[in-house]
Amino acid sequence: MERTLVLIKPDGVSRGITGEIISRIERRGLRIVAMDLRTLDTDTAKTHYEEHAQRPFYDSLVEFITSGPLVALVVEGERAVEAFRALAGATDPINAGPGTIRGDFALEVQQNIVHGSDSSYSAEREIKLFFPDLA
Ligand code: RTP
Ligand code: MG
Repeated sequence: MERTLVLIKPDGVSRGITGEIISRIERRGLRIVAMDLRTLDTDTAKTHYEEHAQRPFYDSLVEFITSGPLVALVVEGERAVEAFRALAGATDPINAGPGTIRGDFALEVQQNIVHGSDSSYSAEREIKLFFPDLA
């Protein structure tokens, strides 16, 4: 079993598709082991996206991800990291296939509805950041 950190980003929450996304995760057979609606502070957002600190879109990404409430989830299952990223689709929604979350609900590369950890190593770091008390 593997765990991954999923975020329903502020655009997903404000558009009212939280239930739709959770439903897709559950229908796929992945299990939700923690879930929380919260607004990120700037420090947490910067730490979460620290791998992108040198990228030109970093400041704008931090501003976006802190712009309103998001839903953070820990999702568990067989190859959960890969399984969720397949559900999410490509980073740029234009390249995300129909049937994926981004392919069905997004058009812009920044406001792309969801985050999913990109490796089991990142998942461990991100889960500790969002849910330090989770066993
Ligand atoms: P995420 O980390 O959110 O799951 O997305 P990802 O792995 O598919 O993509 P990543 O390369 O890690 O990028 C993180 C987030 O930054 C925003 N982004 N903006 N050119 C741009 O303006 C740009 N590129 C990426 C997106 O919100 C992306 O999900
Ligand atoms: Mg990423």
